[in-house]
Amino acid sequence: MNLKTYLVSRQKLIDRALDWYLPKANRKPATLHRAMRYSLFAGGKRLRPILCLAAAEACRGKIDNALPLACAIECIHTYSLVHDDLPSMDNDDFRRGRPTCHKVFDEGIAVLAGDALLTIAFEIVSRAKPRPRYDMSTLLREVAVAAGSQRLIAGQVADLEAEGKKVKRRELQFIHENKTAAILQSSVRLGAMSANADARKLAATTQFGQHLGLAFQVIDDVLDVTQTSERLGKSAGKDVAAKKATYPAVMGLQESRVEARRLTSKGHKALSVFSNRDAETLHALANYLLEREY
Ligand code: GRG
Repeated sequence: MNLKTYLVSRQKLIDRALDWYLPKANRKPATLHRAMRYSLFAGGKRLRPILCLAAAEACRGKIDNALPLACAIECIHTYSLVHDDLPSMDNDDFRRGRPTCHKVFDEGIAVLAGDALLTIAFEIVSRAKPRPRYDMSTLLREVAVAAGSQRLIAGQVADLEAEGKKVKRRELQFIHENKTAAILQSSVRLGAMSANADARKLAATTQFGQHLGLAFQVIDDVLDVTQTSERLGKSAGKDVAAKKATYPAVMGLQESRVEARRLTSKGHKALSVFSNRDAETLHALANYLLEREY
């Protein structure tokens, strides 16, 4: 398969669906809808929704059934970026290659745009077609738990509280498993659910998402110290400046790269319940994430 062509075609599909789900920019309150769209269509890589669709394909499901869930996850991811960039959190001026939401609109609107992106995610989930093994309440709970106080937000709290402190590897893993891996893991789980996956395939997808999610953050930490802001589309070197708990800080750059490879290979192994053909795209995406440069 040609992964580049695949990624571009999936990005287009997701962008079209997101455009359809979101209120138009001139819809009242227009400032809010413009801010939501500004951040959502700022050029994100769409990795989470692409993973969701690829997991659905691995479980032989239909893309159309997975699409609302994929879009809901992207809205949650974007909300978390908008809020993370706020002055009271990471205080960042640059995201997805352009000024952050609160820099273009104001802080109040950025908070509300994040709130609205989080909320609309649930509305979009409610448009998904429940499957025999996964009813609507299961789908809604999956998203709520992943974005909630014991996963995404727990990771963010631990991240904020770890700033400037010396953290042990266990705490670092807690931060990354929740701040980053929870949403990535849910992306593939929701894809599997949309395909009515059996318990064995859902468990395999869950394991894959866990390893891939952690690997993704280890690479993100490495890129923060090795890449330029231009290449990343966000401020590079911020983790060191803010004395963040990162893999390179705890185990060094070289060992972090080894760890990312180890986690990725665990991700590949988790997919052994699928035929190579069914899981071809998930395998390719895992390798792509490991090798990515931004
Ligand atoms: C505000 C509750 C709350 C949580 C914020 C997203 C986040 C948690 C923090 C942002 C900083 C960070 C290192 C997050 C980890 C996840 C991550 C690497 C996000 C960037 O993901 P990409 O590279 O971004 O997929 P694009 O812009 O391509 O979608």
